[in-house]
Amino acid sequence: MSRTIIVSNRLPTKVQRAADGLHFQPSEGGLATGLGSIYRADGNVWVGWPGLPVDDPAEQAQVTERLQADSMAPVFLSEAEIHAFYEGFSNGTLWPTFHYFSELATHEPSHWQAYQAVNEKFCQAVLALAGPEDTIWVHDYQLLLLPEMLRRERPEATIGFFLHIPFPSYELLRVLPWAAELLRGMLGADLIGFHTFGYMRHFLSAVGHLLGLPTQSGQIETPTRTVLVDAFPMGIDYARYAEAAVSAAAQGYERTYREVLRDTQVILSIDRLDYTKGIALRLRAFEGLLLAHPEWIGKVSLLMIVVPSRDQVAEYAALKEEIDELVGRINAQYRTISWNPINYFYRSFPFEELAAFYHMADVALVTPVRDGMNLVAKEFIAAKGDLPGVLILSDRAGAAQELAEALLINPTDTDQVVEALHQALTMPAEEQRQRLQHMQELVRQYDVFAWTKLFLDRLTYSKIKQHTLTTDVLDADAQAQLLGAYQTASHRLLLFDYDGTLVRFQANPQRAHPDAELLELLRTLADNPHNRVVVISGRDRASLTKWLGDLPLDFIAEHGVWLRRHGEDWQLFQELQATWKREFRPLLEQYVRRTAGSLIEEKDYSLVWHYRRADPGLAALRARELLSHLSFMTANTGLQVLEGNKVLEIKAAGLNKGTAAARWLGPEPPDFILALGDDRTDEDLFAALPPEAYTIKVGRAPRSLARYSVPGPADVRQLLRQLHHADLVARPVPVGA
Ligand code: GDG
Repeated sequence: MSRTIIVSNRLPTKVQRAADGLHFQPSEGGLATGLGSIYRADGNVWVGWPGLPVDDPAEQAQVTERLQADSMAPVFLSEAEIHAFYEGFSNGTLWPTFHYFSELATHEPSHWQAYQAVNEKFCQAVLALAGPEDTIWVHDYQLLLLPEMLRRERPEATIGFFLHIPFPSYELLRVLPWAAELLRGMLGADLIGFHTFGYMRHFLSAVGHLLGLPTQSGQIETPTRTVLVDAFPMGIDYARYAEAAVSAAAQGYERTYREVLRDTQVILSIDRLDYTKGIALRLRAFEGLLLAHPEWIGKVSLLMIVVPSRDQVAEYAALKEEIDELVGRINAQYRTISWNPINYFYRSFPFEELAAFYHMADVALVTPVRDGMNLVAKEFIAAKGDLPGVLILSDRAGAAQELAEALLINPTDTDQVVEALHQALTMPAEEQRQRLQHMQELVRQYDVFAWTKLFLDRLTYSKIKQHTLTTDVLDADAQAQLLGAYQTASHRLLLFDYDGTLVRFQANPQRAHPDAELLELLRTLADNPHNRVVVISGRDRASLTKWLGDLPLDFIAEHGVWLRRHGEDWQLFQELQATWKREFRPLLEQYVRRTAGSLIEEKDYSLVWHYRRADPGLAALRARELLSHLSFMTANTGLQVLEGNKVLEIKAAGLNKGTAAARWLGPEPPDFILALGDDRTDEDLFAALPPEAYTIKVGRAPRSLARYSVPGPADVRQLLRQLHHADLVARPVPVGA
């Protein structure tokens, strides 16, 4: 049975060393919760570092045994690896670069070497566990090279990758000497996920610029595979926070704190210590509030929790000092005997206590300068239940793309944050509740379980899509079968692309005229009363008429815009195609899930996203995002996006070879169809034909919807000769007999 193997730098269990030996504690991160139900089921397993150096083989065996019993497999890192791979390249190079703090990033070749070596170590650990049928889901910036390493060893594996932090613009990424290698590493996956469409767009643009690969419709064509790229905004375990906030334990904490704080309004701030989180900016804004609105002195407190993190690294130690100093100065200046402006904690709290903080806070102040998503914002929303409360949220957090009812601010604009604080503290309770309710609906619906399912379903889809694009070589057996079917059919349709199929490409397109042998072959095939031969090309009418117009052929010109049946005049074509809807529907469904009240309408030739019944603030934000997403996805696809009244509509802008060929399929459908083509536009033709048609892609190592492939025009010529020969040796039943 196929299993899911989750791989992340850290395991969902923390191993700690104490005087009496090793201790194992569950880690409470969102990822651990979201994937908890998966990795413990059906023999699945989570591979990762247990969080501390364990060099002694006996201890390693103890850790391995203990973790194995809970579906985990440890990867042990030495002190030197932790220094160079984790603190060095991951946190000293990638973290600052991806968060737009390039000036803090180190470019140390020995760290890069360690990063490669540790990714390789993870690769070996996964290979030791993974069977050929297993799904491997790799997480985050510490393991960017891993998908490609796995792919090298297991070309057929199903591999997903999700990045939890922002993906920076190409201009920032290119500063890294190893940017191209990192992108290639990620492209080993079949599906690459980001929190927002913005990150996804940056990634696609970097792949286009640095690797020169085509990146159309959120798909990347590598030499060997199609890689899907998409946005999957991560959710939280909503029920867990909602329930914990009203649990007996949390209520106990809340009562104790309320006794001390009395009727002071509470502004809550929770982060890991990090320069991306804007903690100092937040303190300055709080000070600004007391300055600009002194009426709040004595009436409002900032409850600030900073969870220790990476404090061995110089920048983090300096940041800690800056925060300590600011808190000291503000408290010294404003405090009274009975009131403390800032209650500052530099430690982490148990889960129930955290839930109590969320529940009792009047305002959550979340002001990162960059943040992949920010789960704290969502946890606050879940924990508030029916109580009023206001979320102030930085517009640079991924979560801002979803939480339109928050007070969205630019964290570096201190005056704006000060005014948002004042607005939050004076906002009528009813408005607070309404805004919260809208956001609660969204965060509840799109929780971490929905996120996990969506990602894994999409990964399965990416594999199915790849398989449908795998063609078989037209070998001797297949050729014999094709010729047999041809001989016994009496109503045959032969559809031939021209350039790259019937003739070789020429540097000057005007010189690609047919040679005498081709003209003769086409004539004999078309003279046969059982055959209908259609040349179906992107060429203009004039060239086709000039070169082939004297033959008894039918024509489709300009990719389906014009058609001419033998003996008739050229005419314009009018009919549309709808197969693209399969591709776009899942994207619209995502927006429906994330925008309560919106819906999809499916018409014959279009898909419509209606948002009239959705909350106007959220809908406006989403419509902008979806429009941009769709414009990007539809570029060069022949589709267009129309903005209507509270609707976005995607429809076919034009015609293609598939819609054109459909004219020859009815009302008397042929009993043998052969279609030959070499490029992207011929894929529309292959898609439009029934599955029993002999569809043949012309090209080496092709990815195509066609059933078979042949290497080049010379092989096509050979096939046409064989058809001709088959006609000579065995005539089918005469027409009308
Ligand atoms: C990365 C990305 C992205 C905090 N203090 C305590 C505590 N926490 C928990 C929170 C929350 C988590 O830590 C922090 O999550 P964030 O999302 O805010 O930030 P990062 O750690 O930087 O995470 C981020 C995330 O990955 C997921 O993709 O959102 O953008 O940087 O869950 O509740 N938990 C407990 N005590 C504390 O004192 N128990």
